Amino acid sequence: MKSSIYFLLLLVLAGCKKVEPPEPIGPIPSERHLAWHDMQYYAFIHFNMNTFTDMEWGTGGEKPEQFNPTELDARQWARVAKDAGMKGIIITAKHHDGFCLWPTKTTEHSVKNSPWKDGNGDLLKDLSEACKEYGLKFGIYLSPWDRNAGNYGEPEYVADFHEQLRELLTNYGEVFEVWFDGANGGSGYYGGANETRKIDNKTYYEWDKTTEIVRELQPNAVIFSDGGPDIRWVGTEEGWANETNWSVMRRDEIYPGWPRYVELRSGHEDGTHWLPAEVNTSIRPGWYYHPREDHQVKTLPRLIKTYYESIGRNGNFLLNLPVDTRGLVHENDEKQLLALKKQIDADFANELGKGLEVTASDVRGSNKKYAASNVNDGNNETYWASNDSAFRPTITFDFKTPTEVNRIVLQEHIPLGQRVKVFMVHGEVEGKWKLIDTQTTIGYKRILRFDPLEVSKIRMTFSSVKGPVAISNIELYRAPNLLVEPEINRYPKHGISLKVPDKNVNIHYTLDGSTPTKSSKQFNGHLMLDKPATVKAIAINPEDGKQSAVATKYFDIPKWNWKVIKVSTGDLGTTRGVFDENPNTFWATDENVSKPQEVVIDMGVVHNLKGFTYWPIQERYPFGIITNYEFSVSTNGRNWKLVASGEFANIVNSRLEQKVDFPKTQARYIKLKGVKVDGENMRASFGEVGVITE
Ligand code: FUL
Repeated sequence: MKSSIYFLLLLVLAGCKKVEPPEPIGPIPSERHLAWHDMQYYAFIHFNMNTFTDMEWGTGGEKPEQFNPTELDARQWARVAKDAGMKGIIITAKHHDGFCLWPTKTTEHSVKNSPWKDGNGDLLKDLSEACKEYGLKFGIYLSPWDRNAGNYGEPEYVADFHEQLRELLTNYGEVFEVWFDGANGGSGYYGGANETRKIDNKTYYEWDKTTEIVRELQPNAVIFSDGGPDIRWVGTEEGWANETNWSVMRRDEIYPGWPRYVELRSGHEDGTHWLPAEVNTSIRPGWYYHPREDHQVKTLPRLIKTYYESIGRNGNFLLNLPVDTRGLVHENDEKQLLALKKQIDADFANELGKGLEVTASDVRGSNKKYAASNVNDGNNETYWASNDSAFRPTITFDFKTPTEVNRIVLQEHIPLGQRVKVFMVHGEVEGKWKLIDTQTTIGYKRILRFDPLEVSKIRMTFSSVKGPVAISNIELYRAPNLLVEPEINRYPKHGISLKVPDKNVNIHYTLDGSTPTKSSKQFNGHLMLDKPATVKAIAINPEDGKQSAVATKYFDIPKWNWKVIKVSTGDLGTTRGVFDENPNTFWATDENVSKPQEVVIDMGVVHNLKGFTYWPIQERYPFGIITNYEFSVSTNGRNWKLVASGEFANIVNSRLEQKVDFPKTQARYIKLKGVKVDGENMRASFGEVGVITE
């Protein structure tokens, strides 16, 4: 009895005595870093001269008169970003073509000489005010490369560049991030010189001085470039970081245009500086608005993947919105942003780990300050820490009753550096531990996704750490199954594929045009369709019976026995792309041809036709799109009959499938000719050609 009281007393004393926190390991984040990490998700806006010239990189030879938005409304941008759950906006104040969105004193190439607001506009002012109104932070992109400036390449240009930076950081309130692009293509207009100018990216812009200006005028702003000094590019524009992602790097090795940029995707375990990754990608193929990409706004599954592969992999997510020629975020983009917000909110709606009993194998100094319960107390300042001597410390959540889990959010207490190198997650299933995942780094935030598993306990084992662990937060969730309409495709031959991103939902379909319900046929992976039919499909979540929107696709006769038998020019052997059931592959005739180009297809047998279809090429930089066509048919391949000719209206800007009807006719051979194409010569391209039979 006496000894147990003594023991209790010891415990209480240990709980009260001051225990030193773990020593920081390696470089640690600054205050401005910490504020930036909390930003997580914010918007990039590419809107500038390129919006009006339909380009990605302007030459610098544009005229200010070309900048002419009709309905420009920066408050709409801010509202959309806010509704999307974003925390800030970074605007392309000046892109490589040199046009400035504010009335700078440094050049005439700016809004002040444009028709917008009769030259009295200042977009930086409008946007910074809109951001303030909507509680968003404001950031600027300023391209060092300037293809307009006549003095580019001289020291005078660098003085102008620094002055532009000063104007931007002085006149528009608080700036949270300054974005310096590493791109430099050399050639440009340069005040009319039209030549290539080489500069040394490492020295020309006087980076030390540039940094000093930012520090002087906006001490809380982080500076982005390939290698910082504060935050880094993630080494790809596709929207992902590596699973292993260190917030530290050997920064002094990096410079703008660094050839080993793939290392930016995972950082350096032995980094010398805190240099966390920002994942920048666009919601469309391009950074700037192009009407031809209106139908190519990223899908919800794609955006969700990007979310989990950026924020879920220790990066911040900078999602670009190409504001359109009206000066508005396009409605298609807004719709997808809101869909993403809704899904992410649903994924993290119900925190299962809150209030659960948590125990750790090792608590620093047995002290309450470092208790395991700090990871689920809802407070990011407190953290669980182990002793210096701890070996493979573990932390365990006890559900008491078996509970389904499929997401885990983990956060390290990064003011002490990034420490975890390897960790494992186990779930207790019917009394037995089952390995769920083995992973590497955590950092500010790591999100694990796995198949739903019913567990009574969840255990994390930190099997390799640079020192004692310091974990501030762990959250557990059962995200709902992702319910989006199935993607319907036909493979060459006649197999139909119905695809959904979440394998835990069921697919039901019909082939008779009726709307599918849960009593319609369930897709089991095999579906053959060898005659014309409309496939309609829905996804149903078996958990709650909820169903997706209906996906619909019409397929005419299968094309697996088709052959292209003649082309005007080009390689006959590679023509499959013309009818391979996939508009994303294409075939094109020779370049530099001056006569209208055509393809002749043999369908194998005679069909009763009443129309044809043409998918234009879906490449990011399309070419050879047929704008005016002639369509002819033949039963014997010798005598041809022209059955349709005309224009595919607006096909260049809206690259969707074109359907053309004609009077019923019999045909075994079909011929599509590009009478006019979009391009400098007659080269024609074909995403997919099809027929409509009776
Ligand atoms: C790149 C630029 O060249 C692109 O035009 C775009 O601004 C992107 C964000 O960065 O390096």
